[in-house]
Amino acid sequence: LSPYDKDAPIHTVDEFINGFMDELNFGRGVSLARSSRNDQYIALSKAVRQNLQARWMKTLARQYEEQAKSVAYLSAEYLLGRQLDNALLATGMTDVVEEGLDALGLSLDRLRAQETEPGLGNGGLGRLAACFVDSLATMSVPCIGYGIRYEYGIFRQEFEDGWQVEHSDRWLALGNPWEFPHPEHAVTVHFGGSTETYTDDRGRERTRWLPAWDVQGVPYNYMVPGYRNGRVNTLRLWSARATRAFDLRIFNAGDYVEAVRAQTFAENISKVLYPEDSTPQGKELRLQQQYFFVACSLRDQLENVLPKYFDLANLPDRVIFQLNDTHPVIAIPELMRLLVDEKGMEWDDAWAITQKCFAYTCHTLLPEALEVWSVELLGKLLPRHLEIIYKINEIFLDEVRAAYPGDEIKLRRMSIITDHPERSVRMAYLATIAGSKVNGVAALHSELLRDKVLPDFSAYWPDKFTNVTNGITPRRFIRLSNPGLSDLITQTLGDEGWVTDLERLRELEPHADDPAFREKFRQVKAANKQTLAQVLSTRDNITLPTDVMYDVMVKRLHEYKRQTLKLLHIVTLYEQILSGKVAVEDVMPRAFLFGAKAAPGYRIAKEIIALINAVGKTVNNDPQVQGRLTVAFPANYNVTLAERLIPAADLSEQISLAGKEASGTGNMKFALNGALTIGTDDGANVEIRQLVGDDNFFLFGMLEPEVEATIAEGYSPVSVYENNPQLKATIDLIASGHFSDGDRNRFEPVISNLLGEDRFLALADYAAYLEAQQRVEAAYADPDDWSRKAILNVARSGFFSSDRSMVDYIDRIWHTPAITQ
Ligand code: 26Q
Repeated sequence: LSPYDKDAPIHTVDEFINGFMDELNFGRGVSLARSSRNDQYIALSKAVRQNLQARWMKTLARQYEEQAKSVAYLSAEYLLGRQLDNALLATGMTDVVEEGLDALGLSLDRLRAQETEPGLGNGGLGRLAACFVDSLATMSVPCIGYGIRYEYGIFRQEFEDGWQVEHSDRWLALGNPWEFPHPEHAVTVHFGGSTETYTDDRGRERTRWLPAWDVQGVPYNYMVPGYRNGRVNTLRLWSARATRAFDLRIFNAGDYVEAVRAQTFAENISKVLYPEDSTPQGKELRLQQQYFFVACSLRDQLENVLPKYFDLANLPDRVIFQLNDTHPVIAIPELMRLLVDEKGMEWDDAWAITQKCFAYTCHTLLPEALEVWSVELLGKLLPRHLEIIYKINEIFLDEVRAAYPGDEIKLRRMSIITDHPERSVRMAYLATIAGSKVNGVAALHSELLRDKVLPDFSAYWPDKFTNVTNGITPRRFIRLSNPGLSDLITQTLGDEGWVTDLERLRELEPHADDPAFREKFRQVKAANKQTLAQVLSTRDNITLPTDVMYDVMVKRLHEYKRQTLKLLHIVTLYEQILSGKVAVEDVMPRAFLFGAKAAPGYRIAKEIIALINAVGKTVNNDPQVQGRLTVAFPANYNVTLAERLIPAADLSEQISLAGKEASGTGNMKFALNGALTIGTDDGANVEIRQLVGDDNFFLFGMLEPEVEATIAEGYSPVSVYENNPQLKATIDLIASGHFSDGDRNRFEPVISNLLGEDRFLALADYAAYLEAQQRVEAAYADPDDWSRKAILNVARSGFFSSDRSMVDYIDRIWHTPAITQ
């Protein structure tokens, strides 16, 4: 950096006021008196980001000098959450800013609320990517996150008569102070057309792609600040726009309207995030999105990040592309195409490089969630990539044939290409064959991945398979979101080091037995409930009691996650009051909180949402309940709301059918914030329970092998219903129309889904779940002991820091060094 490049300019309150007023007057062109709240929010954000920008430039300069190996994280989703608070925390500017705004008669809290969070992800996978880039920056590991700058993120959810209605998420409408567009660095991405062979000047037979159309990718850079370590990494999101060639060709034909349509067509590519998170639909636009961001990102690495004249044989020493699920897997044939077709490399050399440059993370166990692309679509959109995939497959199958002579069945099982239900490419297989490592996201998941999802591959390459248990960033999910608990921890441990060294929470363990500490801990929880109740009252017009247990289930709506099981519990408690089986005075007061979005085309999931809302309406307004049970379902659950809900929770619901939830990360956030978990033996629940201890976790339900056995025996949900009188009474109450103004048909789809198929065995686990809930009630009746358990959950959750996940990725997969600041 030259001496003319600015250092972090804002340290004092006066400097902040100066910076802020400059941004307001000269950046927004308004006086303080005439400025809107949005003007103020943007001016504030731009003042805060000045301090980050100085560090960002330094980081980039350092990186260029060091030329160290870096991580290129390829993810179609980044569920970032609000940026302002995170930037304030990372820079340590909160106090100065608060004081400065105060002097100007402005409130930081009100300006914070002005930010629309970037919801560029569906759920766990997108949030994980955001946690990982946060941790890498904090740990000073060189990383660039690549993704898509969707113009519309995950839809905004509203309820109309209890029914989910989707609205477009216009997150960019009021301007975005956190991005830096660089149209001058746009890259061109090609699609369609055909391929041809030719003989090059050395007489070699080669192939080239003759694409039919193209679009440009414009990079938008975002800063990823490390926590008070002076490092700022980069998140580079690509936005699609029409190339001039694209416009002109049509324009020259004299059709202006058609030319504009073409522009719209190109820009559609980054227009909207697909809101499905488990059943990929095989839509052409989705494949265009995937190839678009991956092609831009590889080009960016090869042409902008690496120095000129770099010897690509050394690529694996400089970059590792981590594939966040199969969404970016088309990067594999793309790198092969670049190396072989464009750089003239021999196939085998290119393959050796490619294999070292990629690693693949799988996030699912559901067979229907494994991505496949039809050969027809791939051939139409990316004909050269399809050829390359065929060749990869051919060479691989030759190897398999040699290893298992005569085993045609195995050959067919391991082929990247399947013929059923139509001829298509199995992206997970391509990723497994090409990648240096394949990892699952929790210990149980990695085991099932090896044994159930990819058994042939794990037998063939045992060392390729590994586990990295997910994690969450403690910066956002406790330090920012739970200031009360954070202060208590800091006071107790004596310093703030735990924020970047979460295992230090162990030092809280002895305090779990200290009545005074427990009391302070309870006060924090009570205050968090007050805050949440306040937020929900203004945000959703929901009235919540604040002196009851908060029982929280927040996650995408999915049958396998079993929101219906939670609902059956609530309806059971209610039915017991109605029928007089339990005196209302004996009912433990609780508030049940839900947050969930359903994929817009997922019919039964939307029915379940409507049923939860209907039950809530009835239960909340039934005088017989005497306010002891409250059901709250605030609409539009997102990162911002999670930051409020989780710190207020007493009980965390993690009740997926064993063997279905790859990991879960919400479960970790709750434990870290002092909620106890009621959960199945699934995903990361297994590790949470091992760490916090059986006494501090409410385990219930079948284990994965029992699930398999039950299904193999021929599971009959109706007979479970017939044989359990309480379950029957509960389901009958729903079927009677009690929650639907007497309309017996209203929830028939949910009822017949449960009684007819019950794919995820909710009824089979019902009795065990009720029994576990009784254990919960007994434990909660002893506040002192409950606090002890909750404190131990906090103290033993350090393992779930995403900083630890990064150490595991570095040790087991990436082998990237940390850079000292
Ligand atoms: C794919 C193709 C076409 C359209 C959509 C998709 C798509 C999009 C998002 C498929 C899947 C997703 C998201 C999956 C996801 O969030 N999985 C979750 O990942 C978490 C992080 O590892 C785990 O904790 C969860 O268990 C897992 O469900």
